[in-house]
Amino acid sequence: MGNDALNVNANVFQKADLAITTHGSDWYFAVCAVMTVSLLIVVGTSFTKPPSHRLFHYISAGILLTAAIAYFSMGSDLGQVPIQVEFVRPNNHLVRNAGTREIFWVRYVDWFITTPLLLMDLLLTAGLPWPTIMIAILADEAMVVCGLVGALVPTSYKWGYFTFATVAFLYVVWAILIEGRRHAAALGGSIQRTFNICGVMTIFLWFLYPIAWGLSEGGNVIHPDGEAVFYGVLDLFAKPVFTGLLLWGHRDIDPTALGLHIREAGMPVNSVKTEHHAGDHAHIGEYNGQGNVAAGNHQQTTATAP
Ligand code: RET
Repeated sequence: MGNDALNVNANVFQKADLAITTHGSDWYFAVCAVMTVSLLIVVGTSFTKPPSHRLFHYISAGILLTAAIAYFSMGSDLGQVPIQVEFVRPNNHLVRNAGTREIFWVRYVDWFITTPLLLMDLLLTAGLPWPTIMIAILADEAMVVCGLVGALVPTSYKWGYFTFATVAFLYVVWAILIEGRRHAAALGGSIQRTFNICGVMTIFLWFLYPIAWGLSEGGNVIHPDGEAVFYGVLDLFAKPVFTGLLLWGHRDIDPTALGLHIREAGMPVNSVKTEHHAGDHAHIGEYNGQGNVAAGNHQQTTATAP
């Protein structure tokens, strides 16, 4: 049976002059399949760990599930809107003459959910304190929202949003490169090794996204099928390959070494250790011995048990 998605969904949203073909749709569905298989592998391997050691599996599963749904939408030619192009390129052999271009807003919904999760994967591995992680995630969300608004703006003002997004992105890069590296180095061993491998990969890949945007939603240089391949290859590395490396790196890392003291229901309350580790990393759910669970980062609660 052939791929009939473009016909079936032809009248769901308005059609752009320049849109994906069946090749682009096939490719999006193929990436959807890889995300789904990866998701099943991550969920399956999570059962080899005790519940208190599954945080990184849960984060990765959330990333892959979101991506699978986003790629299903794009393969189906859904989650898109035609936007007037800024640059009409009548003589360009790469793109056909177009008044409007298909912009997949669903891509940014995916990124809004998955890029904070990817940053959590990475920055929790470095043992960063939660306020630092939170600010990096806020900058990341500003980046994604500016990317979306810029893609939807037809005039040259889209580049204003591109600029804001790039500034926010540089803050994220700084958090990984400077803050993350420093904390991971303090923890050393397989923590440092895993962080460095996944961090270098993240920075390299993430720098390619604004280039894809500039050639697609921004500059209208490449065809939406080319856009599908560009973003698709990036997403395959940034999600399944990244996740595989990260979870492999975590196979012999005890989450408590990262300050992640996770007490599952049924575990005795004082089974959660309170010893201090190098660096000022987050102590999520740290038990303070007084019947209270402090929210992290060496906070002391003054309340005493009655
Ligand atoms: C945008 C807009 C223009 C400026 C910049 C951007 C950066 C996007 C990035 C996206 C990363 C996505 C990932 C997806 C997950 O698989 C929004 C394109 C800097 C870095 C990692």
